[in-house]
Amino acid sequence: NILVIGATGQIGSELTMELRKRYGNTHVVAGYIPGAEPKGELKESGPSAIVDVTDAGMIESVVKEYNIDTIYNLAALLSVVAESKPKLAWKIGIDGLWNVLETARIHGCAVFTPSSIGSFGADTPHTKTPQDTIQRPRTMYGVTKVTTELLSDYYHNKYGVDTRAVRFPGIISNVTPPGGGTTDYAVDIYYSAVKGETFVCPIAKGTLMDMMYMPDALNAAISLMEADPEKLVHRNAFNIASMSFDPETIYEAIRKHVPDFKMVYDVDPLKQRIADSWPDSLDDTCARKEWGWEPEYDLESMTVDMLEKLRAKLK
Ligand code: VAH
Repeated sequence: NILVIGATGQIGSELTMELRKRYGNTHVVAGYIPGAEPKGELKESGPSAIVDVTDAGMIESVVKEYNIDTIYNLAALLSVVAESKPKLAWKIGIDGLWNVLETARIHGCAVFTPSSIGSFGADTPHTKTPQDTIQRPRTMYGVTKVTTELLSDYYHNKYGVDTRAVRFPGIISNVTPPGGGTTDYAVDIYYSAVKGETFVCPIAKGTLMDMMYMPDALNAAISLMEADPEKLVHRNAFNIASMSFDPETIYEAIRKHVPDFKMVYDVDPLKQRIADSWPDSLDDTCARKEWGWEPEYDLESMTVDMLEKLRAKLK
């Protein structure tokens, strides 16, 4: 059975539903914390349990009660909010990860704990960022993500725990809003377009960042966890890429379908500083070679689907 920790977050909420679709509703437990309870179909379609990643005993009792053999650990504070709460970001991101890995070591679970393009820093090569390269991020989010990669590899190399991960780009989705990230603008812009509002963009013109549509992100995580371990040269964490764009490019892509859509810039200094330190585009050759990674969506097909889904949701 599978446990998703952080199952009501931006990725967790859709990952839980996708896993239930593929493995059966009763085989996927939605782990959540009080105050962020599962609702609607996420609540109705399968089991859920309170799992505070900072409480080792709680993780272990859920793993034993539901006979868990795979844990998707999505508990984290995102890049902008982590700068205002660095200690909490470390507590959830790393103390939490320690608890997950220890439980996995004792109970023989496989573990997926995502990293991010945020694990790279200003002195990392920005264009076609290599799989193996310097990672000296200066955000607390980045520090927790590099540590996540190193600790997850440590548990694999030392104890044989089956840990695997990808470095997620900015993820664009229409079910659960992101919570405090630098790439949130690429989600918010679609909501403004559908609501007929002028979008106030916090990221400067020309700022390239890797982005990915949620269906591709979910497929990456699940495909990696199903991959033949013999073929994995890397584990924590694989570069994956699908598209890279700046605000002007996504604005023009939306205007093709919403001709009177307007955007103005009001750059947020913190978000801009973080965005400038991240790569412009990743080289994902290793993921394609070692486990057949292949995105399906591009900016045009994502835009068509996002506008359609948000019009249905917001009408
Ligand atoms: C953020 N959406 O902006 C997250 C993610 C790579 C971006 O880490 O912090």
